[in-house]
Amino acid sequence: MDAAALEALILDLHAIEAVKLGSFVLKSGITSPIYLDLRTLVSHPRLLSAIALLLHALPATHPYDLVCGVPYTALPIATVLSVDRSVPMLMRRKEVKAHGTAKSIEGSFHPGDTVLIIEDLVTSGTSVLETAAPLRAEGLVVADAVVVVDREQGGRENLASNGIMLHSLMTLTEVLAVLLKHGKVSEEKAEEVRLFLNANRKVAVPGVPVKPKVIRKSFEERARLATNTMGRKLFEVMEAKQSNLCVAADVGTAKELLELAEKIGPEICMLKTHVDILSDFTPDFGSKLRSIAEKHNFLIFEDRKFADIGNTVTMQYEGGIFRILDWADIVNAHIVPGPGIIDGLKLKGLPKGRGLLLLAEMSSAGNLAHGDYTAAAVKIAEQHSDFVIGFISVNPASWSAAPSSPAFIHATPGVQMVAGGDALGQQYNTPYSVINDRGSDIIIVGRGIIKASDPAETAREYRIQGWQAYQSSLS
Ligand code: 5BU
Repeated sequence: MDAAALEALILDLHAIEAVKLGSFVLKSGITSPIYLDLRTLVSHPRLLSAIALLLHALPATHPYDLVCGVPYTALPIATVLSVDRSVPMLMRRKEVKAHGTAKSIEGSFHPGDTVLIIEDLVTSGTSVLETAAPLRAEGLVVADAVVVVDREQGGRENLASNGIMLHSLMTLTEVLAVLLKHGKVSEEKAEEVRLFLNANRKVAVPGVPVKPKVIRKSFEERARLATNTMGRKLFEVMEAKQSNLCVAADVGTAKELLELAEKIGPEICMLKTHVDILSDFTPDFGSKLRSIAEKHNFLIFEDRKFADIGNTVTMQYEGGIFRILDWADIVNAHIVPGPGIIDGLKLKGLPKGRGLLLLAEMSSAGNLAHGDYTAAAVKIAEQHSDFVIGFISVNPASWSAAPSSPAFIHATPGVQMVAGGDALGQQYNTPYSVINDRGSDIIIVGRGIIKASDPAETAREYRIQGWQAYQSSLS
């Protein structure tokens, strides 16, 4: 496509509001200065058809027998291309039906046929890979993918390392340049978008060999070094499930929490609760959650953030209506009161085989947990390594006084697929950056998963990204 045609196409996409600039709160809670939504193409048949033909004209490295759109946005694009150019199409089911034929690929094919994948937007390339995997499992060859917009966030490299060449009609940089040239976006806004894209450039690039800043021992080795049984168990669960994902189940009712736990259970090593936000809490909550945790082999972490004197926390831990000690494998505590708080919690927790995380850092903007405070948390943890299993950490790679034992585990909240923050001071880093640049072990993800349209599928994506980041940092 020549420059004039590309320019016209970008302006058309802008005119139908497929590209929007402003301030958009994504469903994950994050604020983005740019929003691309090609679903709107279905309302513009001429543009849809033009785009399908342009994608067809992109030079694929291998001749193909079939096309397959990534569900859902690219399905109409693939259909138009298929009909117009008489190339048979395949459809990949996103949800494989439990009944009937339970096929994930619909349509006729022969093993050995080559399939061109069609996609609307590529960020990290994960969704293209998810469509390529079941096609390849059927013996089909996937060598090329065509996409309308390449967001230039690692997708091209990631797909290349999986044997798929990406061909795009345009990059986000080209979109911005054309909009700027035609006065559709101010220079300030364009700069904001560039900064946002740069900050999120490393959006996980799963499978691509990356050079991590942090090198660590395996969870398996660290399990052997753990002095607390719950700490050891956590490492073992992580290793067994290939998951360093903890989901923050911040939903309003016990009913929703139990449903969520059942859905995402297979993907997580730990479920984090705030039991005091559940409006329908009943005393059987703990036993119900424990039976789901046993079924899916994950630990339960009540994010209670104890912060009182030793005597009071013994009562808060064991008593009241919540009886946290009965059902939570792990709790956490501030160190503001001094070591007495650990003694109090240990008195109750250790005989029951429970573990404790100390808040060494916090994810919220302007918090006071850094420097000497973080160092004090490390010191207290080392004095109580029979009970303390690790830390709530944000950037443990930066700590001046790192814990001497690799048995301590780091769990980090403030994680989403794109870096940024919410309106109330939460700050997000990507799974890649949390594990590889900041040296944490566990990603704690709340709204990034629980507000997604398909929490189970999204949890799977976070698990894969978190685990691949961990694997690439092994010594
Ligand atoms: P989010 O939806 O991914 O922003 O949820 C983060 C969760 O982690 C939420 O339950 C917080 O209470 C929790 N959290 C945190 O965000 N930051 C911290 O420093 C600590 C806990 Br400690």
